[in-house]
Amino acid sequence: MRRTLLVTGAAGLLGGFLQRRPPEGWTLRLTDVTVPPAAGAGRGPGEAPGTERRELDVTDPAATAAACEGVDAILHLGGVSNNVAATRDLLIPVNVGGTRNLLDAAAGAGVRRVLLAGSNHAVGFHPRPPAGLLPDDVECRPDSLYGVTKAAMEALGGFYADRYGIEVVLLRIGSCFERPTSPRMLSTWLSPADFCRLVEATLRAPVTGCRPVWGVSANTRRWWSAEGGDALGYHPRDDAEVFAPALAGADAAPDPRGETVGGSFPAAPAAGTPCTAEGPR
Ligand code: 15L
Repeated sequence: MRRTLLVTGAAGLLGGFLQRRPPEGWTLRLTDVTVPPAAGAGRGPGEAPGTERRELDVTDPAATAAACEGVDAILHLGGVSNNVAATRDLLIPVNVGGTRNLLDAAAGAGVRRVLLAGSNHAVGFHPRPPAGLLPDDVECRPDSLYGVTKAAMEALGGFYADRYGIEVVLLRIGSCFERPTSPRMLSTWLSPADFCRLVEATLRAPVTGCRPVWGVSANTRRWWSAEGGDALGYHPRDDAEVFAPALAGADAAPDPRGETVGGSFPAAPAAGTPCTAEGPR
């Protein structure tokens, strides 16, 4: 029997990737602040049978509760996905308040599995490891107000897992774009196809409690461990390295001062600058 996956923020880039490569055996209930349009032709098998499209603003608790009715699992992509000044005031109400509403609605509707689209920026102030790989469960060290909201989403996931028994997977996503566009992304890239593999695997795997997992492709230059993904049956197939020859700066020596995994997000303010938790400048 087909199961129903509620997807929030489905009109965004990642929602489009998923629409083109839907998880096997799932019907998608696609939602966003305006009804998500069809993703159009692209790589992948295309739209899942029975796909529904609805308007949903996750800051509205009643609408969120209604959207969770009859759902077997949730992929929460909805939220503000950057740290720019224009949308900064929405970060806490949408990313934190919206996630709280969603988890509350999931608990009320008896939804067992929730995948939260987190971000590497929740841990972005960790230095790039000089050797070895950062584990999936490295502690939060946000690099911006955006990263703080992603860390708060992780804390909410942990609470709803402990308190209500929801199986929560925290997808610590790197850089999920069609292709890597900077030298950093040779390490952090998550290909569209691997993103869909990650969703499919984390919907299927046995999970108890709240599990963080890196959302990254099989990049030669990755900094993040593959262990957590492997344990959940996520086996990425793409490697950003194939794009390196065409990428300016790809062969530059790594910064000897040791940069942070969040890249440009954690630029430090000059001494005496008032603190606004802005992150990038
Ligand atoms: C993110 O979390 C952002 O949503 C995305 O726009 C990129 O900045 C990405 O991280 C990244 O680190 O490349």
